[in-house]
Amino acid sequence: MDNINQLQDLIDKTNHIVFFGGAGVSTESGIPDFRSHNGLYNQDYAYPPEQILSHSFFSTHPHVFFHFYKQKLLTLGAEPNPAHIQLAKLEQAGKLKGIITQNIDGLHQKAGSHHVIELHGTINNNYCLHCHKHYPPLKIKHAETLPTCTCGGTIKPDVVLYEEPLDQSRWQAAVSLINQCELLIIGGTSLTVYPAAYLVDYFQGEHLVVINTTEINQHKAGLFISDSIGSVFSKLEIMS
Ligand code: CNA
Repeated sequence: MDNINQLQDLIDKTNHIVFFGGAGVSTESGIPDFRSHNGLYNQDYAYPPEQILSHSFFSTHPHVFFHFYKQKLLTLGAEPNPAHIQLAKLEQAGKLKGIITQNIDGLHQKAGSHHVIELHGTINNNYCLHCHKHYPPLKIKHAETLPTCTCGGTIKPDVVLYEEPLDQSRWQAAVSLINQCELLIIGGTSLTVYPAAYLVDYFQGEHLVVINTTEINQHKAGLFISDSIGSVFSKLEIMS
C-alpha cells in the first residue's frame, strides 16, 4: 500500500483524530513559513525575524515590528488550501476532534473548522495594551503609524511573541486533545518551536503520521509522508 492509501486507511478506521500543524499548512495558500528555503528566516532584513518578533523588540522598536508584521504576517487576503478544506470536512464527518495550530492566520476557521486551538494566537484579535478594547485586523492594516486606541494606548495583535508565555487554557485544551486521540496527524511544522513541540510527548494513541516536505525529528511517527500537505489532503476521500 502506498503512503496515501495507508493514511486513507487509518482515517477510515479511526474516529478520534487530532491534527497538529504549523506554518507549512499555509504555504500553499501563499503565506511563507519561517524555516523553508524561501521562508521568512531566509530573507534579508535589518534585524533577524526572531528578534523582530520578540516581546522586547515590540516594546523598543514598535515601528519596525509593525512594518514587518503588516508586510509578512497580516495575511488578510489569503484563502484556505485543500489541507484546510479537507480538515474541515473531517471535523464535519465527526472524525476529527480538533486542530491544534501554531499558525496565526485564521485559515482553518475560514475553511469551516470550529474546534481550533490557536496556540500562538491570531491576527484576527487585537487589543489595546492600556484599556483592553478590541479591534479588527483592518485597524492594524490601515494604521499609518502605530495602531493606536481611542484612549491613546498602543494596539497589539493577540499573537504570542518570543519571550511571551502561552495562554494556559489553550495549552491545557491542546494537551487534553492530544492525550485522548487515537490518530495524531502532524503536518507542516519543523517542530522546533517550544513549548508547542512538547505537545507530541502527550500523545498516547495508536498511530502518528507526519506530513512534511522536509524530514523532522519525530521518532514516534509510524508513517512519514514527504510531500506538500495540500497535495496529500487533496488525494484523500473524506465523506462529510
Ligand atoms: P517552520 O519552522 O517555518 O516550519 C515549517 C515546516 O513546514 C518546515 O519543516 C517545512 O519544510 C514544512 N513545509 C513547508 N511547506 C509545506 C507544505 N506545503 N507541506 C508540508 N510541509 C511544508 O514553522 P512552524 O510552524 O514549525 O514554526 C512555528 C512558528 C511559525 C509559529 O510560531 C507560527 O506562528 C509561525 N508562522 C506562522 C505563519 C502562519 O500563521 N501561516 C506563517 C509563518 C510563521
